[in-house]
Amino acid sequence: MRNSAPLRELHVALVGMAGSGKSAVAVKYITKRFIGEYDSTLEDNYCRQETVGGQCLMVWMMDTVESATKDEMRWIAWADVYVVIYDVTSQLSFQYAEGILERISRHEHVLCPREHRTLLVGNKSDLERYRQVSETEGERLASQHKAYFAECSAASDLRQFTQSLHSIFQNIISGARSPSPRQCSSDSEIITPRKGAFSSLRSSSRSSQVRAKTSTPKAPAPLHKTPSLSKLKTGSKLLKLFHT
Ligand SMILES: Nc1nc2c(ncn2[C@@H]2O[C@H](COP(=O)(O)OP(=O)(O)O)[C@@H](O)[C@H]2O)c(=O)[nH]1
Ligand SMILES: [Mg+2]
Repeated sequence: MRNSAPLRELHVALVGMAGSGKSAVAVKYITKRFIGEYDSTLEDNYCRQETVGGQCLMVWMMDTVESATKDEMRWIAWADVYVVIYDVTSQLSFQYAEGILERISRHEHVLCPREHRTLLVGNKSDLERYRQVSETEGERLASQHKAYFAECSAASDLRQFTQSLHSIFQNIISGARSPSPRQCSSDSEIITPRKGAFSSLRSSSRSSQVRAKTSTPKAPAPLHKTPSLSKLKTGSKLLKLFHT
């Protein structure tokens, strides 16, 4: 059976302290695999097509790496969903996540073309013996910032993360909150990569002929790696909005 729903793009940015497991969560979500070692200096974007609530989605996931030289607008303005990750075995990473939540709250989102949701995630729940942050503390912090909350383990069980993300996607799809005015008419206008880099995606997402795939792949979902956003000058139109 073929699904006739048009493809919709959603952007998810993973942010948090180095070592909290952003890359592990991103790779597990995209490929269903836990590799164990990830290049801590690599910031990259992945995408995966999936169907949530009957809607075919192209989910773009930005696995960020913080550095003093990078502008956080690259993910703040780009994302529909901020996934703020901490490591439940590290109080420091929890405090770091709190700092990010405060920065997100302080940000002047009225200028952003997207309406954002935030998901606070306590990762490494498999390491119960070393836990430093209780689930209650996590829930409390999330509710202070009107964020969703989940605990998960990229190493063993990502279900809570996936379920929370999917319920956020459904919330976005159903337009539970009124969308903020968009400065751009399409995602293709927001992403302005080097010629050809996203061409197949951009042409397919624009086309009303695109049909959702309904068959569940037996092998792990394909990992589409794209060149780093900074190299592609992604979001340059958005950034211009903030500099004028
Ligand atoms: N036990 C356990 N280790 C994890 C988990 N997630 C990530 N790690 C490990 O934590 C380290 C840092 O993960 P990484 O994804 O590179 O963190 P990032 O810097 O936030 O991208 C790596 O050695 C991972 O294998 C998890 O859920 N459980
Ligand atoms: Mg990483």
